[in-house]
Amino acid sequence: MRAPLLALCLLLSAFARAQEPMSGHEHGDMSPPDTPAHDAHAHESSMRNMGMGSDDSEVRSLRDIPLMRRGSGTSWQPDRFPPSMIHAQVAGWGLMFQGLLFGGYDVQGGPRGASAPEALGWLMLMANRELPSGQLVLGVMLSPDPLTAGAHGGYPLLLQSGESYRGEPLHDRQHPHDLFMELAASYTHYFSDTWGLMLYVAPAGEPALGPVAFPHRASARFDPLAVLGHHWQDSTHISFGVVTAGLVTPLARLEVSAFNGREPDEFRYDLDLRLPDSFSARLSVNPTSRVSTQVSYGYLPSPEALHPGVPVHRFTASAMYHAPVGAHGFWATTAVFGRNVEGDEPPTNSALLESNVDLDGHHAVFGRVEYVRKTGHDLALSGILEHDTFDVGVLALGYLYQFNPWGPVKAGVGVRGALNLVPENLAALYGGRTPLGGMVYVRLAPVMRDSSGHGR
Ligand SMILES: [Cu+2]
Repeated sequence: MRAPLLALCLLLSAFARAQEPMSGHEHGDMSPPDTPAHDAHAHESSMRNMGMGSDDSEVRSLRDIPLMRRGSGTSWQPDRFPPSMIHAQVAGWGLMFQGLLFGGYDVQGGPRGASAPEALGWLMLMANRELPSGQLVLGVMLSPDPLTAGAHGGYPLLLQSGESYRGEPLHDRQHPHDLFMELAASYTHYFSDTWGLMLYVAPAGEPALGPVAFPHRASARFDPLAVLGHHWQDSTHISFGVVTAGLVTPLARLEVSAFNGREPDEFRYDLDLRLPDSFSARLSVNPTSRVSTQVSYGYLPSPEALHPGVPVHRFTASAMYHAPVGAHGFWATTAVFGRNVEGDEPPTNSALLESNVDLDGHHAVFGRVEYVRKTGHDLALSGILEHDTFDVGVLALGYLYQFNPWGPVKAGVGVRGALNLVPENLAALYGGRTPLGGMVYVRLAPVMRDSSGHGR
């Protein structure tokens, strides 16, 4: 526990220092940031920088890239972003709090299903500072999952696979996320308005591989449960030891990462640090303020502790679309393709399409369709099925009612139903070809609240 606590203390002391009045030396030759005129301007531009602007104007300079373009880790999402964060400007630092908490009862049917109360989510504090020729961003993200969704190695989710519990591979359960989801610092140096270099260092964080991870996608923000293609698409979002360097323009970013590709172990409160053994590369392009796309490739020589030395080549491609709906609504959609080539096995593919619409700040509907080819080994099957592959899928639909904001928090109650699809030769194990799953839940998220106290 010591290393993560130390890192947390360092970050907290950085925040504390940020709130002290700065010395003239630290100001350098920059204009004084304390004048009311500057604050008003900083406020206006910081709101625009969060993607809340009312126009769809193009980003022409690196300094105009909205902070909210940052998805999980160094991934990009569209500049337009739904209003859910608490934001403050403190002594030249922009502080941003984001998070999402779900609690409810999870019911997964059939002989391989289980039912249990669960709570899931993440909380993130981010601090950014504009420097004379660059931008510094620090982030800490924590998850309550180990405490609230860690029984039996994770929460029930039919057809889910990946990671382990008590030395056995998990199946039909989603592993909890680690307490420390991210401890990261990144610096982007601007060589001109149109190009710069980014460096991201994270004892816990995300390499340049895959789309924005599902817990952080606007298109998944009403859905409490994980994607079945997690380990084909975005499972590296918690890697313990990541260094990423990237070339940035207002339109595109090309990144390479060296990272520890070993999956987190079943002890969820520590940092599973190892020397980097894996690498990845990603090209992200945001052609308009509503669209974000990426393609990426990663090589992980030994991701699974239970099968060390079995390498994985992963290829992913994705596109996201965000758009406002009326005065208070928002529409978000993501499509993902992910492919694993594991050891000598034939390649396995996955595809996902998810979308949600918040109609008016109260009523939201969401859905997700997935296809994944999983191996008998992924699904922890034995006997003749162990070396077979299976096309599985899910169709999930849900509805959430959100109450009026209560202080800085917006609460909602929701229901999610899922129709899972399994092939004939797994029907006996799953109690039919279309086993059902569902969850009733409450959801808590921060309300958009800026430093002038306006809530949305
Ligand atoms: Cu995950």
